[in-house]
Amino acid sequence: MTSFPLRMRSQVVRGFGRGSRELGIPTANLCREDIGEEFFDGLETGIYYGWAGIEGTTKVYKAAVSIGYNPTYENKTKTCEPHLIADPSEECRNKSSCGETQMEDFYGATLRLSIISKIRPELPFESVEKLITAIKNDIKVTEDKLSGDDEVAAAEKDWCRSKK
Ligand code: ADP
Ligand code: RBF
Ligand code: MG
Repeated sequence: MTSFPLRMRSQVVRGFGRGSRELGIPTANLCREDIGEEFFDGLETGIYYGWAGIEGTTKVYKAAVSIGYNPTYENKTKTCEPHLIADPSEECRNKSSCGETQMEDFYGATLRLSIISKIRPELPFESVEKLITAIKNDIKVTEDKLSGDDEVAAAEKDWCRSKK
C-alpha cells in the first residue's frame, strides 16, 4: 500500500496532445524512468490531488492528478499526469477551451509533484463532455481540499519549491 504524501520528480514528456486539444485540460505527463520504474508500477490507479512546482521557478500550484490508463480512451500504457491549477487571480486560470488553466508549454522542465490524497477511481466515460464535467469537479475538490493551512501543506509546498 502506498502512503501519503507521495513525492515524485520527473521531466515533463510528450503524450498524445489530447489533454489540451480535445478536453481543454492540459496535463504534464511524467516519465516512468525518472520517477523510478518499480515505484511507478506500484502506484495505484486513480484520481488524486496534491501540490506541484516546476524546478527553476518559485510558484507552487494545486494539482489534480490522473494515474492510470485513461479508460475512456483505453490506453495501453499507464500515465501519471498532473493538471496544474493556477490561482483564480492569474490570467491563465480560465484560458483553456473549457475554462481551466492553460499556461505556456513547459515540456522538458523538471516537475516536482507531492500527492496528498485520492479523490476517486478512474472511470470510463461515455462521452468527452461527461469526462470534462468529472474533471472540472475534481479540480473543485482539489481547490477545496487544499484551501486550508497545515503543517503537511507547508512542508510539501516547500519541497515543491526547492531547486535541485
Ligand atoms: P501531452 O499529451 O503532450 O501531455 P497535453 O495536451 O496534455 O499534451 O498538454 C500538456 C502540456 O501543456 C504540458 O506538458 C505543459 O507543457 C503544458 N501545460 C500548459 N498548461 C498546463 C497546465 N495547467 N497543467 C499541465 N500542463 C500544462
Ligand atoms: N480519464 C479517464 O478515462 N477517466 C477518468 O476518470 C479521468 N479522470 C481524470 C481526472 C483528472 C483530474 C485528470 C487531469 C485527467 C483525468 N483523466 C481521466 C485523463 C484524461 O483522459 C487524460 O488526461 C487525457 O486523455 C489526456 O491524456
Ligand atoms: Mg498530458
